[in-house]
Amino acid sequence: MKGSCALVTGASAGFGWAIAEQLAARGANLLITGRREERLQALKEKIVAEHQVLVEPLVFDVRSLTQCEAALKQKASLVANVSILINNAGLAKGVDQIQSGDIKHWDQMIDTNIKGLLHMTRLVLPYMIQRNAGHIVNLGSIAGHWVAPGGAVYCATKFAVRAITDGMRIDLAGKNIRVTNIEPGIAETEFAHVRMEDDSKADAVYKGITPLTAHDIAEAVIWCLERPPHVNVHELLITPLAQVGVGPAYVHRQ
Ligand code: NDP
Ligand code: 8X3
Repeated sequence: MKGSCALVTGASAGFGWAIAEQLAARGANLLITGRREERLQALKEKIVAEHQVLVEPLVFDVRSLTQCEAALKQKASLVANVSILINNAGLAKGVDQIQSGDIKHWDQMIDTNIKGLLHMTRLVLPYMIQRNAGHIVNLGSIAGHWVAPGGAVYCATKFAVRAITDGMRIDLAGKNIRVTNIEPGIAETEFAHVRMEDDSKADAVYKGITPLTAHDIAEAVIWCLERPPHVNVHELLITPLAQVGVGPAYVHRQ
């Protein structure tokens, strides 16, 4: 991993931030992306102070193909050398039942979690194919296996991530590119705050359990990346011990 180039989407918070830090600790140079420039700049400063690696922030919205293209063009020579792509940017919005769901929330989840991942993959993959090497890690979810009340659309996006990940692996057979789906359960990041837009409702998601941390997920990603080249981890579903499915019925709270 030392000296390689990794691109991490959604590095301004949560899993992406932790993954970027752990990649840098292993000597990977980084392209870090997100919409919040000041957060990316803070991450860059932290990493550069701690590790001898190159860090380039790219500020754009993964929902817009035009913005993705323009951002990657700014760092074309680094992008051409990306051997690790972490498709992490994503979110849930709302917990409304389908009959009263907010269509703007649906658009945001579909456009970010599915189309954003597709945009970035489509733009980076040709370089990996040219070099006959690479590893793509997608952030799916336990919500890509089961559906929770008030979560139909978010879960659908993560079912899609699972299908796309499996499809990528099939299409890329023989090209020396590994493809992995990391599927966390409840993890304490900004995720619940973004979803609920209400701090007390977000705090309730983690109440009475020990949730996963961003560090836990970053370690899992690194473990997949560090397997020997002939080993391809298809998917890794990881939950807090207190969680055995998706939705309140499957979370054992103290
Ligand atoms: P956070 O809210 O902490 O971080 C989300 C990241 O995605 C931020 O860096 C945000 O950056 C970025 N992002 C969101 N929308 C966009 C956009 N349109 N364009 C560019 N970047 C965007 O959440 P997590 O770290 O928890 O989530 C990361 C991934 O893991 C998501 O795909 C999520 O669905 C998945 N996941 C999370 C779980 C959890 O419980 N936390 C469980 C299972 C999966 P910015 O706002 O600066 O653009
Ligand atoms: C979110 C996972 O378990 O909070 O992707 O629904 S869970």
